[in-house]
Amino acid sequence: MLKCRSDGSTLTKVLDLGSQPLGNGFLAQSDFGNEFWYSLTCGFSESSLLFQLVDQPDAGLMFHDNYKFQSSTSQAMSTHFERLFDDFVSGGRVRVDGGLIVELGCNDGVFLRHAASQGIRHVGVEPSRGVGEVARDLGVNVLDGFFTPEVAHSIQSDSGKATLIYAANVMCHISDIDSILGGVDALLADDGFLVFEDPYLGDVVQKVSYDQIYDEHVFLFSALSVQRLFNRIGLELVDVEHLDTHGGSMRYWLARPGHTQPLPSVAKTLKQEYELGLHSTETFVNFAANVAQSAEMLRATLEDLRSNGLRVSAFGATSKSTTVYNYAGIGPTLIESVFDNTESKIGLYTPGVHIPVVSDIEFKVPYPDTTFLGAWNHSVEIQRKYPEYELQGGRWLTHVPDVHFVP
Ligand code: DWN
Repeated sequence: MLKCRSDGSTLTKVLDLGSQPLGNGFLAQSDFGNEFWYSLTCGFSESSLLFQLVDQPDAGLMFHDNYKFQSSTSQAMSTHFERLFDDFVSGGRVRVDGGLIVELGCNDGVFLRHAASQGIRHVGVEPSRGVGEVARDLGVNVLDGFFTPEVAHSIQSDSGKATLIYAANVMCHISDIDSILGGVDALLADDGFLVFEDPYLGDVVQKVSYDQIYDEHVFLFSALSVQRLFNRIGLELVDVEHLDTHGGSMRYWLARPGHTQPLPSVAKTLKQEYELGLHSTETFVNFAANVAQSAEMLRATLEDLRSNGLRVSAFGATSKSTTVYNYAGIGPTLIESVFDNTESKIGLYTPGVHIPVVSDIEFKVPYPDTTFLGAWNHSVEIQRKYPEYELQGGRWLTHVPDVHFVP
């Protein structure tokens, strides 16, 4: 019997995305024979309400010193975190004076660099040393490693309790979520907030954005599941904010009972989630059928373009597109190259299907006829950068929420 990795309740298998390599496992040609593969299947528990991976590769395989993703590669995301930091500081909800901000998975310091530059007490916990070094160079106080109850206790004894524990696109990566519960409970001040944001299960289901499912995303949360999960350590869900980032995310605010009244956004979102069926296995069985259809449609569209002699590339060597390419069987015969601005990915090949990753500087005349938006979540930013592409007859293609050319 499959079990929920959080509360041990029965897990029903609802989606099978086949054999997959690591989402961020961009590799050199010489490593083609050494790739790690695992079975990407998802389950749902009607008890914990958690949508989750059945098996997840070892954390050390995914988050290591050479982890390739840097948050600051998107200008829009940098601006997002700068604004959020200003809101935290000036909004009055979070106590900053005499407080402590702790960020789980601070990546390259895209958020905490603002604390560093304003002299606000903070700690960033980051297991991937390469990106952690980038943050350190920006003045961020980085603790190397994973956030565990032991790390929480040591932060508390060195710096006191946290008035804000923040995590962006991190919580959904953590398989041993119970260790986070223990750590948060140990570290959060009585008047503190745990705030985190992650890709939102409601968007994934509604937009059939199944590419949010890969090795690193062990959970896709809803307000329903977050409320149930953190109730286990007595935290209350007091606010939720739906965000456009990463193709649809949710920010969750949690606090100790009696600290603050839950805002109407919580009841409203919970009601919407029941209406959408995020509490029911049947919803995810239907979702799986939509996923199969979406992948089939994308491959058929690319085959059609290629059989008409058109050149197709992709933009954005994302972890997300690893799922799409490997599930739908899309390799270099359908997509000749992927453009990207991340230095450490350029010159490598995409995981599993081995499409070459080339510098975004090379995205120029003669342009590919069609460009698949591997980073569809950044489509506004990318399309804005290349207004001449469409003027030259190029077309952007996406698979979200259905396969279509983007106007
Ligand atoms: O949760 C996660 C999210 C936040 O980031 C991680 N598990 C891993 C990663 O997922 P992803 O790779 O799917 O993220 P992005 O943000 O969709 O990746 C965008 C890619 O596109 C990056 O490789 C950078 C590239 N890019 C580019 O070349 N030019 C992005 C923009 C905006 C651009 O203008």
